[in-house]
Amino acid sequence: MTNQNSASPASAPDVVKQRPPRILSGIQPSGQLTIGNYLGALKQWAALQSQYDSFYCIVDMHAITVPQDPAELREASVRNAALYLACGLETKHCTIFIQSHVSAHSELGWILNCMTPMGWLNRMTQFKDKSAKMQADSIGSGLFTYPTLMAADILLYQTDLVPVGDDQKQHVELTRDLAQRFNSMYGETFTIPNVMIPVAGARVMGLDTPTAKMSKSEKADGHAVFLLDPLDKVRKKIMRATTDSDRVIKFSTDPERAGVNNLLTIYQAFTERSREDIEAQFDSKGYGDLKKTVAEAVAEGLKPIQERYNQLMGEKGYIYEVLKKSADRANEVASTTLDLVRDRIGFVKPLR
Ligand code: ATP
Ligand code: LTN
Repeated sequence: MTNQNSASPASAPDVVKQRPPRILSGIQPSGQLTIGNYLGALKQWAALQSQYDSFYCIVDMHAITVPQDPAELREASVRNAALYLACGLETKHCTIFIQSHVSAHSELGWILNCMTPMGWLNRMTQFKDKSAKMQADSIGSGLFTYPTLMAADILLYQTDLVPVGDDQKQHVELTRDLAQRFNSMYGETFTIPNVMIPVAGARVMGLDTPTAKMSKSEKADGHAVFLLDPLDKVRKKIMRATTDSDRVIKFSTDPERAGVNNLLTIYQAFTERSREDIEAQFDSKGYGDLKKTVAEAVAEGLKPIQERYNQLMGEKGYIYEVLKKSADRANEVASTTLDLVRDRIGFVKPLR
């Protein structure tokens, strides 16, 4: 994993200097989680949890920046909580909570909206990509201000480190800029967070279109491997992945060879082996062998996650209990920061 801003140390205001370093990250409950979400986010969350006080969020308020079916949103939120646990997050290290359970996110989101220059938001590539696929009159303003809510998520917890996939780097940079802007306008308030991107799996590409990011809201059948796909289906999807006619099995940045590169990258991330080792393994092998081997590695990686998930979904009461306890803790931490922010910007303290 790389800490891409490691040159700039996190600056913490006095109120938070005496505590273990914190992580915050989140995933939208906007469909089935993919191996992209796992390799870009969840796998590194699990690897980091014992060294940090970790906050992992189910960002339902971000999910509604595009239309969602209410029943599906509710179901996906609980399912994702179970999947976070099934992927190895432990409650002794992690606060796993639903974003809308902590109202401080909306409040700080609004305050940050008011001080975010439109030009900063205009530069965000995720907005450009997502809005380009929508009808102009169905693009809500929440999609445009999405990054300020994400900044609120991060800054409320005085977060030191934000582990995400490559596509979220720009949003974390905007969060840093906003925190610096607020601190210089009103005095030290927010910790400046650093982004962390995994070395392998930072950008898993679609199996059908290896030049586009694998995304959980892309509907084409052969596009994504979902964490809860039956293992036979996982194997079939990988066997059908787009490749090329070159027959060379090497990591490559050539867009013509993106399919093979993607399969190798997925294999590298699941097996945690070096690129040299992997290239040597496939020396003089064919694409059929490559696909079969990758399919087995992915199926083997997903099997224990699915087993644990099925067990957890049989104990839904336990999941709701985790979410409740976590929301209490998240509310406590977030409201401390929010009180400080309200005071800094001149809101009158309400009588308690
Ligand atoms: P959607 O398609 O619904 O917008 P998404 O699949 O892009 O969603 P997010 O909820 O936006 O998923 O992302 C959650 C986390 O997973 C983020 O840290 C993001 O960087 C990471 N992530 C998403 N897709 C990939 C991918 N293809 N490769 C690596 N990381 C990914
Ligand atoms: N925008 C992120 C999800 C997200 C997030 C966060 C990630 C919302 N809030 C805070 C890290 C920290 C995405 O993956 N689309």
